[in-house]
Amino acid sequence: MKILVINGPNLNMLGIREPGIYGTENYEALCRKVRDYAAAHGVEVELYQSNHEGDLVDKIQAAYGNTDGIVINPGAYTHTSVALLDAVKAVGIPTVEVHISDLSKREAFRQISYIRAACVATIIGHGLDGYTEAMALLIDKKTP
Ligand code: CA2
Repeated sequence: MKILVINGPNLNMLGIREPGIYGTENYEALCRKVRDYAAAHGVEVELYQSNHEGDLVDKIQAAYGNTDGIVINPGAYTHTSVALLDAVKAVGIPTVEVHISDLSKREAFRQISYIRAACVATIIGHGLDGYTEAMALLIDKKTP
């Protein structure tokens, strides 16, 4: 099984500021956590981060036919991007939306998620654990 973990804009800056919202661990720590979880569960994982919407669309499209599940934190594009919604719909790969912070307790504009309509599940406010919880959901879905 292959899982693609995608992070959108500014998630490469984790741990630098706003620890009260996003915690103190940095992007490298997130990558380590995801890789360790994948190794422990015998799944292949690829991590990808970009600050550019079109690059994120390209990455989702490139997963077509070679990836069993996607975990995506689209960052601020969550609240703006119909293109990411369409890309996930187009490839038809089971996708879980993850957010580190508890969006339900934040600004009104963060309550909107376009991509959610194409996702099999959404995990919000569990910090970095949300990524491995999303991987677990995809692994369970795959294993009968
Ligand atoms: O809670 C999440 O995971 C978010 O997707 C994170 C995004 C935010 O725009 C979404 O509304 C919720 C922000 C990514 C990281 O932004 C940073 C801001 C300051 C310092 C470091 C990272």
